[in-house]
Amino acid sequence: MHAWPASEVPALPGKGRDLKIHDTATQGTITLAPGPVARIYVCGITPYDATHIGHAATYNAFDLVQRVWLDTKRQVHYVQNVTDVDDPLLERAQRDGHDWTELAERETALFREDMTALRMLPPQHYIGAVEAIPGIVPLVERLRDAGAAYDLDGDVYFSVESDPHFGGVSHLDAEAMRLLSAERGGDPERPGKKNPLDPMLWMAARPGEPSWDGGSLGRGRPGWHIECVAIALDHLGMGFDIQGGGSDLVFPHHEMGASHAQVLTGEFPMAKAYVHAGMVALHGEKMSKSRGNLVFVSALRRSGVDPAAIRLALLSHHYRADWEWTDAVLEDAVARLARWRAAVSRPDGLPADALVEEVRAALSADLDAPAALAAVDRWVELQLAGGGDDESAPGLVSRTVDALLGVAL
Ligand code: 5CA
Ligand code: ZN
Repeated sequence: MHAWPASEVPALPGKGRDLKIHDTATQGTITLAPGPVARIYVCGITPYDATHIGHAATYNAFDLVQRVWLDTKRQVHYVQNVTDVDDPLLERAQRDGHDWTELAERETALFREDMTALRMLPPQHYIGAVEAIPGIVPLVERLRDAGAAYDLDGDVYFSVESDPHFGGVSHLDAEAMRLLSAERGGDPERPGKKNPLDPMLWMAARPGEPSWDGGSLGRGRPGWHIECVAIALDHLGMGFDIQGGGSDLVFPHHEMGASHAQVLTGEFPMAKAYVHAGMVALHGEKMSKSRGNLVFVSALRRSGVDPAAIRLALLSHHYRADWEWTDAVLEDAVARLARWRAAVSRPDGLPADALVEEVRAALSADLDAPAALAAVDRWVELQLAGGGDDESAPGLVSRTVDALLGVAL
């Protein structure tokens, strides 16, 4: 699939700092020291009801990761998937009487437009589940041949007991895993499974549903977790720097993906850091497609909201916090954007070299975007109150905010 156009990232004077980030698997903050090319996989959308503010907040977090790395003069190899065939997508298409491929294409196109408007850097490889099937089938066959997968009435399941590290991403107990599995696409109640948590790798063709040639697996379609593993291993290989997503992906998705990859390769771990963004809520409940309590980026844009203000609204919360979208959050962001623009539109101003370092320090410390905004706010207030006579300062602040926060002033 094609991704979306990249906005330019201005180069800043000096050099950025290495990223310290909270890793769900080790339950602590680690300093990542990638080579010249940092590698990141971020779980993409299931293309219906996109792009809501919760999605945008999660992609904003991983956009900051890239901007920190680019500022250290590294290249970034970024891969993202599109879950363009899965139960919830098929159910939605069925419910609304739409063709599922048209629904997926339309929503993916909208997502690209929203990502472009928000100045999110695009992945180099943007891969759909359907186009990944030829790579998924041999992985499932290998797991089966290694005794880590088994057949149940034509469906193929992964045996979680085949991975000695199973549980090492989420650290949940069996009961919590069982509840989350039922809630998030698993089938712990299905009779005949070796372990109720075992996830499906390959689903045999069902009447009325799309299916593909699965070689020795028979016709069917892939399970969700193996989709991301196949795409990540194909384009990044084992031991990449970050696997990212919202906190609702910790279990089962990232736990199962880690297990699949570790059993397949005999290496551990698949990602050096498992990084998770908090959940955005609306009216007290997690913004989710199933609940329907959604605020869409495209609807805000249509109503005339500047995408830079949406971006500032996302940045005003720490990525790991759960937070609530309200009108006030957006109003504050609109006001902040106007102040920042007024401050940088002056012909000269307060020297900003220290500000560049403050923003760098904030973001490299577990992506503390609110602290970065506070640092810019301080410069802006002094600048609006009178400023100084450094002609290069407004331009440097614009470039800093653009390069590190993705906000065009
Ligand atoms: N296609 C899978 C990942 S492989 C998927 O979870 N798709 S999704 O469309 O449901 O979500 C896309 C991303 O947005 C995921 O990282 C998910 O964790 C994140 N996300 C979904 N809802 C919210 C929310 N309310 N707040 C923050 N992030 C969210
Ligand atoms: Zn995924």
